[in-house]
Amino acid sequence: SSLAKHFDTYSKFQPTPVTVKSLIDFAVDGDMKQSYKFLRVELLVRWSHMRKEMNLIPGRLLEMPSFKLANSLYDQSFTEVLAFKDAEPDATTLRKFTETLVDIRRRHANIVPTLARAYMELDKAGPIDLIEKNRLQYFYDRFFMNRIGIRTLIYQHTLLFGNEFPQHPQQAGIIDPYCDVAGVVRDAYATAKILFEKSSYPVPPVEISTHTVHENEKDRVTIVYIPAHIYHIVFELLKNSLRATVERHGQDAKQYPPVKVRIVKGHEDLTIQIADRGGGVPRSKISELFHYMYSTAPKPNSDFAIDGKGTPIAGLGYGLPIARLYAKYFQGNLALSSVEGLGTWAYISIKAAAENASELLPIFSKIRYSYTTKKGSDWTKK
Ligand code: W6P
Repeated sequence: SSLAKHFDTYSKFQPTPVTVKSLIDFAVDGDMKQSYKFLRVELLVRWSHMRKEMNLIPGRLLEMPSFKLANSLYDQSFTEVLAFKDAEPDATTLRKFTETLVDIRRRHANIVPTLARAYMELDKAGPIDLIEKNRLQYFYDRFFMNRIGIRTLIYQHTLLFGNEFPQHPQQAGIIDPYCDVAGVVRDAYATAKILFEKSSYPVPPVEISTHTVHENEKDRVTIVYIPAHIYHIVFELLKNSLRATVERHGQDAKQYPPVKVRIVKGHEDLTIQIADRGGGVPRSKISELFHYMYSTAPKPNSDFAIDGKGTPIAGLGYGLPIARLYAKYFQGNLALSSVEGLGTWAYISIKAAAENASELLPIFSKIRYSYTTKKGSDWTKK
């Protein structure tokens, strides 16, 4: 396309990772002009890295109708931001830029299901071999991680400088300097509960406890973080735990063992442990839970059966891999360990200190491109 030379140019720059700390600091004393100057380049850089990487994945995917649709949206957004290249940051430009970002945010709201559909189209078109599957897994992880970063930057700019949002009094844009983790877990449970009840599905109870190594915050464990990200991760894991519990004990059980959530703040990590008695998952199946292809395949049971209307409680099936990306995005992690026959323990690790919560971003690299998901120099350093 006519944008190819711009992809070449901008992909030569490295993405600039931000930290939760730098986002908070900027929310306090940064100005719109600075943010504009940063974003009009940074967005192009980050998009370009992914466009270059598309040359390295199985080409057939690029030809799928849904993938083409997604790419046409990216081209449009790239072009719109590129138009600000030489624009003086006067009041009109700044206002227009913010409006453009709001449009872009909305335009890309459904990219995840669109790319899930692209994968299904590819699957229907013919057999995908193991190496291709691994490449696609690697690419989707990096693409969606890149997207999380871009949307975080766009949300932050539009929240701080736009006017369409009701501002949350306590938050600095999308960041809550006193994020009450237990409160977020309760919110996620409440939403999961409504979702299950809508499908006349029983809802096991949840037990939440908090612990901290810090003497002065015993009754309320808080963290400087993006509550929406914690919510997203916890919601996904809770749904899985609740569903497993119901399936294990039967829909007509008189009572269910609670899903236990422990929130523990240490010096370095804040860990959210979610333990269910849902019968566990065999070890060989654990990594499959994070495979985009595995999730895309039609499932014999559970997910789509719950409300009979095809509104899946477990979403399109990209919930777990994307939840893990949210966890890893600021140098955290999501790990599952399971005892088959008993239950599953999920661990969400989050950096407790905002200056250590630094974006993990994919960098385009031909040499490093492989079908492993090992960390290498194709990820940004802190
Ligand atoms: C299960 C399967 C699973 C996935 C993710 C989180 C919790 C659970 N429990 O049985």
